[in-house]
Amino acid sequence: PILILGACGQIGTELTVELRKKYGSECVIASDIREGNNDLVKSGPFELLDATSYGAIEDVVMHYEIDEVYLMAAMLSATAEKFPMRAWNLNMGSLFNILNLAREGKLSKVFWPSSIAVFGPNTPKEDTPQNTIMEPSTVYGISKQAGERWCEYYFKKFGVDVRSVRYPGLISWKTMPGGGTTDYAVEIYHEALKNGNYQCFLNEETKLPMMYMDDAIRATISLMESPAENLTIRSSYNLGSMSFTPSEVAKSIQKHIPDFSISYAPDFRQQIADSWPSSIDDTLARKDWGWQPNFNLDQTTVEMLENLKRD
Ligand code: VAH
Repeated sequence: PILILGACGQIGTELTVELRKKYGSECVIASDIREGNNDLVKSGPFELLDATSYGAIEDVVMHYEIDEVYLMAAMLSATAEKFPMRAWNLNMGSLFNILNLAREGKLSKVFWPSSIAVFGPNTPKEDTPQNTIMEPSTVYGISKQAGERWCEYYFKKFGVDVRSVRYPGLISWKTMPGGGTTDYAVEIYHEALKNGNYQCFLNEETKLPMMYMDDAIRATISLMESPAENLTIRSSYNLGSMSFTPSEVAKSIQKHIPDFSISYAPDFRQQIADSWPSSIDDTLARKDWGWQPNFNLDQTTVEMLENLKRD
């Protein structure tokens, strides 16, 4: 059976739905600190669970005989700047809980998400390589860089089968994201349909690596199902699909909503975005486990507008 921590979050929600479709609802236990999403609670086993509590996680792991954990609970970049110590404790405490359970032989496989936030202001911005300068300047990025080091350490030292990808900004319609710097790329679609305009908290030429959620979920499951011997990276794989600026998203939306207008009012999140790459070299993910994105910006826009209209 599989346990998902942070199952009610932006990635966790869609990961739970997909894994339940694939393996059957009873085999996928969703958990979160609160019952954020009652569809998940109704469609299969759900546990209220604090990802920073080792004992609580161990109880659930033993009770359901869990063998795989997806740790999707975390505090994202913007919120983490406001509460650095809470972010560090949640992001690292939860990771140590899962790595130690695996080290004790209670789990056979672990997924842990990293992020393009591991890169910093002096990292090469275009086609950012898998191995390069990494001096993250955000609390969140520092926690992801430290997390990657610990994942590789537990793999090499204790043989823990932990796998990870550096997600770009993710665009989804099923749940609102919480506290991210790339969240503008989700909010803009909601606002376009609701008000016909959007005030963007990043400036118009901020180019960031982005991905549609269906691609991110497929990448996650594909990595987890790959034979261990194919994997040459045990910190975290670069993962790319597209890069765009807020003005490019606006143009893509205007193909469907011609009167849509965007304005720009950069806030503290501009500095966070400026420290991140513009595009990612994910050659290794393509080579080691056949990664291939499916959605470009215009296809993402169609998906977002179609599904949000219906919602
Ligand atoms: C954030 N969505 O904005 C997350 C992600 C690369 C961005 O880490 O913090």
